Amino acid sequence: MKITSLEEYQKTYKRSIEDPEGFWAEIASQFTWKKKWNKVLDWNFTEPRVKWFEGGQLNITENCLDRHLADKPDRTALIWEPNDPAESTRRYTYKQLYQEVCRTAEMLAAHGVKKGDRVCIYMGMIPELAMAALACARIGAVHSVIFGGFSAQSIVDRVQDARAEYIITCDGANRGAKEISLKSIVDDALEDLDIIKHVFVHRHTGSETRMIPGRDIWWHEARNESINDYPAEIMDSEDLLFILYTSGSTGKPKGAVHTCGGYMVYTTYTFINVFQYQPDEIFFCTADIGWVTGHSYIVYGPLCAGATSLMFEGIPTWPDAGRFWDIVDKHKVNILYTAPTAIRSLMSYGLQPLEGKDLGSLKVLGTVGEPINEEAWFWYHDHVGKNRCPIVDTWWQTETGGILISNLAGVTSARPSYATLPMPGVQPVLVDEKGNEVLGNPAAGNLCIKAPWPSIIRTTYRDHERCRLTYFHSYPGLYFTGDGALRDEDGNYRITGRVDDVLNVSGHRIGTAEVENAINEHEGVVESAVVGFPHDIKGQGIYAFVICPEKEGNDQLRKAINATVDLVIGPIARPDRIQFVTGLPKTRSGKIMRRILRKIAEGEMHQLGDTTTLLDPNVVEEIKKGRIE
Ligand code: 7RM
Repeated sequence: MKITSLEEYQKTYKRSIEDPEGFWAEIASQFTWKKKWNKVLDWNFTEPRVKWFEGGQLNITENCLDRHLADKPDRTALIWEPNDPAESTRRYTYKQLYQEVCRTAEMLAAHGVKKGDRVCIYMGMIPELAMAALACARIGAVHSVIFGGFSAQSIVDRVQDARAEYIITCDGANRGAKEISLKSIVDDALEDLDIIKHVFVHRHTGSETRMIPGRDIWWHEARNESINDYPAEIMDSEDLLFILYTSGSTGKPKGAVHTCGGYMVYTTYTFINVFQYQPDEIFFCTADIGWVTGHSYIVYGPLCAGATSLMFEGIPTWPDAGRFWDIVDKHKVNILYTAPTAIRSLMSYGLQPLEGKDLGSLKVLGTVGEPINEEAWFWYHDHVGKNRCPIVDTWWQTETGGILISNLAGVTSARPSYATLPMPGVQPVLVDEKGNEVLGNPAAGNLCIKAPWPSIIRTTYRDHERCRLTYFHSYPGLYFTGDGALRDEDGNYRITGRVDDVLNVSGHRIGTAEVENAINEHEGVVESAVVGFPHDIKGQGIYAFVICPEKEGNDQLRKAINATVDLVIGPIARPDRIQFVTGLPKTRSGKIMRRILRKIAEGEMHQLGDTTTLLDPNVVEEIKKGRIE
């Protein structure tokens, strides 16, 4: 499965494009299937319909767990590093993780969860979160993990959209010096929901927790610790594995759907190749399992590959900004996979937190989530990798399931701020505004993909039309990523960022419309418009232009608006800047000209472009004057 030289990459890539079915069949044959597929690929991008390994039957957890019991039952599958460094690390061998997952699966099944049911998981970064997801997969239930930083209202939206009848949570989560009462947030969400049959509660922080008899179930009471095995449900390749909600340019987040067979094959293949994973290496992905990176490269990819995956409960800056480096040294981490925003944040503390840290175990570094600027790239390369570790810049999305464009560590060349080359089986194209492919190098355009790879999004849950319109409609016959990109003379891709109204704030995807809707929930707000602006650490910050009747908006009102955003979405969507205005730049047909607001927010006041189509050009002057630095 592993490509180990540039020539082999080129050969493999060529083959994968000439004969995708033969190529992926060969890779897929290296997994455990209960029944082999009849057809490798069936697709069209018009409906769209994509089916990989149709007729094949499997259970992804047999590939993550059971398969390893024969030859490496005692290899460490999961290392857990707690938030508080004074608390003890937990480790699970493949055998132990298998048993934990079986017990959790049995608990769920005993309380009525069955194949096809949707289960929301709202937990902190603890081993039980991985166990809960795997337990769902084992019994064929569809998990929908909700990031622990989201609000009660966000839980309501996701439970309703997924029609979930079960929630798995824990009493609380530790994040740095803070404790978040997850169970009480779930309780708030459930005030307005009557479709939840059971809430499974894992005791983690030990904080006082209200339990509703009949509905709420303690994990430690419901699990039968004498159970060691639980049969894996037989799943079709295209049965749903999970739903993961992600923000778009309009409306509420949509549920990206991933299915069993293709997702398993692709995440494992890319994990092994991009990071050049070797047996017994310790892989530390700092993402939260609430995001797709955690799904694919903490849980499924590494475990299917028989790797040792390290999971960290806390944050990079607590108790101090040397925490990542302490973890690397303590566990002899070989591969570190993190986000540019974390690197920039740690950079801002200078080199002192790195003093006295060895970091000699590191072999490969990775980044994901947003474009990495050259300064951060070199800092990571020089001070963390000590000039001897290749950096892989991995570009992908919730919708792609796995990494689509990246160099292969030490095998294909890196170029700072470039994700570089496509993975085998992936055919990127750049298109211009009219939808024509931009040929030749160098080139610039909107990034699309020509044909399906095994872990491409199948649909948006219960709304296939939205999936079609969002990804397959702008450029007929192509999957549209929403990103802009450049291609250099050698065919390397550089992702420049979103070309739609989606922001990337500290690597978190947030829709401007979503934030506007949240701000508008505040009773004092008439209308708002949200745009991004460059932020040294977060990549993008959130700039909100808000109309209030008492036009002299003040700090108290700002606080109240922030609190509303916290309630509707969560603190990650809080605006960094709120400017009160009396009007917004609108066209005669009433459309807000975001281009102008973006320029003002970015501080490029003198390049506003054509403003003659504005209903009232005067508002622009007022907004320019009131701009917040
Ligand atoms: C994995 C993940 C997806 C969006 C995507 C891009 C941006 C991700 C990179 C990147 C430049 C990268 N999923 N993005 N990786 N931009 N270089 N290496 O982040 O669904 O949450 O976000 O993130 O804009 O469209 S996501």
